[in-house]
Amino acid sequence: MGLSDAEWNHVLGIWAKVEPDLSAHGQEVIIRLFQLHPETQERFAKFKNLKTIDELKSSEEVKKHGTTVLTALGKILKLKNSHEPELKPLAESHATKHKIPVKYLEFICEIIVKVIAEKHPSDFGADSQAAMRKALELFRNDMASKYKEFGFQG
Ligand code: 6CQ
Repeated sequence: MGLSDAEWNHVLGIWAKVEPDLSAHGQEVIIRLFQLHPETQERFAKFKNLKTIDELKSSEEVKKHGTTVLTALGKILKLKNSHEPELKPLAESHATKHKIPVKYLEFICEIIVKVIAEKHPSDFGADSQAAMRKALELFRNDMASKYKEFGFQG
């Protein structure tokens, strides 16, 4: 089930506020993901050795990955209900190479909403938050069904 035009306007409106500083948003998302769900950090060979918050905060590699994850998500959001061509290779790598459970996608999506809400309190009201949650749910559901096509139960 897709989103309405009004819902996509909310999603892309707030994304336009996130975009000028993807690396700071992404860094915060990654650090929070690792703090709240330490098992996720184990999936990143590059980050396993970063033990403290200070090490995570000062890592250029974490910032770079923050930009990577949010750039990819932004591309998918901008395609609205027709994200399949962009989503498919991402689902393939996360299913077959990185083997990332759908549960972890839920964790990161929830954190993305929280980080945006904290950084943009006056631009991310209830309707925008609801629209963003719906867009991320669509993303996750479609990732989950592609995972199955790639033989990963997630
Ligand atoms: C991802 C996730 C985060 C940061 C960066 C990427 C938080 O160093 C490497 O080679 C990393 C290989 C890799 C791993 C271990 C990777 C590549 N991801 C993970 C793990 Fe993904 N990722 C997620 C997204 C959901 C919103 C998006 C858009 C995305 C993009 N990824 C994880 C992970 C583990 C807990 C989660 C929840 C997750 C989610 N990820 C990688 C990308 C992109 C664009 C890439 C590089 C290309 C590719 O497909 O391998």
